[in-house]
Amino acid sequence: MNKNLTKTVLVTGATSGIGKATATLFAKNGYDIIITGRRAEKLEELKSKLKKKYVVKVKSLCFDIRKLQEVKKAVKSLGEEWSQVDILINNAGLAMGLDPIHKGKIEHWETMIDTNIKGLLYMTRLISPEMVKKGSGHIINICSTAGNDAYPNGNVYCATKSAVDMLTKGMRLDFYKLGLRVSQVSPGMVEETEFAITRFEGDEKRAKIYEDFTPLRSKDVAEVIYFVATRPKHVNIQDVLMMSSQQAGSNFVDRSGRDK
Ligand code: NDP
Ligand code: 8X3
Repeated sequence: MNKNLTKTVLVTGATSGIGKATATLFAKNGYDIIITGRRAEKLEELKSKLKKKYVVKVKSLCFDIRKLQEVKKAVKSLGEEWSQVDILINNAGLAMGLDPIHKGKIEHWETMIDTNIKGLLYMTRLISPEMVKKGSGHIINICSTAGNDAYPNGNVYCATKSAVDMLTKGMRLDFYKLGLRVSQVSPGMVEETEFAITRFEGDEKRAKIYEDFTPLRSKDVAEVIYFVATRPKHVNIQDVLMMSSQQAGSNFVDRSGRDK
């Protein structure tokens, strides 16, 4: 493969779920990959798996996306070799808790706001200037049906995803004359992720939220992200709202059984 033609994709939150599936799919298709997350062992595991299986370069960056100094240090460590990021996938994110607003934990709110909004902003601010300099690049934000419609007790998580939606719109306006594309993929409920176990802080019983219907799988979302990223240069897909066939919105899930 002509290495000059090989594109580089940076996926935040690639240690599990949608990010891991997305990094794997891009690697399978010959892209060089930068994977990020806080869990060093998971990053190394994925890195060695991808390098063993596909003829691509893989770089891992272990940092907490909420901490600006860590983000700056990690991006700086990319150096000359990895400085040209063609596609930035702002995927790292999480929900914490499911409580009415008067009972919500403020630490949960801060974690969600710092990760889902501020982390996405830090990455975008640090990676996009090089894209602007070369007049090309693609930023894909992972939003959610939760950004489209609130659900009971989802308050702050939904608000963070609504902020992602508005940031996608704003970024698109800032970049469309500069040669950069901006897109968003907004999935409904997705299994094969750690989303529910994280939200319920390790409570496996509460995290069993996908047993009575078939939700999307992480690979389904990865395939859509890949599709969005691989359109011809003159095509910008702004938003893809996607759900399981048994889900018709944040508040409408047919829980009458799996594999229907
Ligand atoms: P996972 O929990 O499986 O993945 C979340 C990823 O984000 C992990 O790789 C995690 O890495 C990373 N992450 C979380 N906090 C931080 C942090 N402070 N610093 C760096 N990385 C962090 O969940 P999903 O794959 O489901 O979530 C991916 C995205 O998809 C999120 O933005 C989520 O909101 C969104 N989404 C999920 C849906 C679902 O139903 N699962 C539906 C719609 C959208 P690590 O723990 O190693 O730091
Ligand atoms: C994740 C989808 O509905 O569980 O963003 O919040 S939901």
